[in-house]
Amino acid sequence: MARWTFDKMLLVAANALALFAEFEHSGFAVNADFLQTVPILAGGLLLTIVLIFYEPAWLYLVAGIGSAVLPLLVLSVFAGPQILTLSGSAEYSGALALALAVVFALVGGIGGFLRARRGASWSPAQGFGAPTGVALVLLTVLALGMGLASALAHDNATSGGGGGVGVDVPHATVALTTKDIQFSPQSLDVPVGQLVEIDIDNQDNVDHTFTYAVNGTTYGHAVPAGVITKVILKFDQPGDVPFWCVPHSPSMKGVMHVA
Ligand SMILES: [Cu+2]
Repeated sequence: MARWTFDKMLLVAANALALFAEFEHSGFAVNADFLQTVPILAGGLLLTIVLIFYEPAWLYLVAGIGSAVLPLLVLSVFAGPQILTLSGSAEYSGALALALAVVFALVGGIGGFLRARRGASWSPAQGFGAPTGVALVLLTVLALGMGLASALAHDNATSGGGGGVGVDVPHATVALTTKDIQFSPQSLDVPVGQLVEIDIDNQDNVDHTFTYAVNGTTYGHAVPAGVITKVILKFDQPGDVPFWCVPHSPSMKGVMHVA
């Protein structure tokens, strides 16, 4: 029978947190954005499940590193000042869950490896029943609960809003939709030299950003879930201007053809 060591529990908690963060990131839907993370998530998860029943020292190390890969990859996308654009958004709790997952995975993996090599593994009494085990489970449940609550509160706060600013001078209007973690259309025709209002209808349950760079300067606009956000801009020169969503940038992007 498998023994529940503290190190194993850390690894299970790390995987639960990573799975939660990715599920929240995709708006609690099994969509393309979620599925692309599954192969990387599955590696750490499978290694951890095998470790529960079969526990050589090296497997702790491999499972720990395997479980840290996805959270580290995702966090590296958020790294630097970009993470601040998530502050206050529903994605922020996901980023915190990922950070906790990295700590749990590395502490459980490296700690378990060292203990198993010394043959000094935790006794069953140091598992779920021990104060450390109870504290760990509570901490994980608390982190998941807080993430879920903030995601729901955020959705409630932003849905039903809408409206926004209007422009009382002649201008062009371009419609843009975000749905299933994609911009639609991904190619916009934007007239040069005049005010353009871009109406972004976010039909997802998650927040996006409308971020673009022109002449080396990056401009970002929050695009909250469930409302239409109006962005007013003007380009003085023709050319292609790429735009993207910061949290979903590897796959969520498009280009404005200014002419
Ligand atoms: Cu996005």
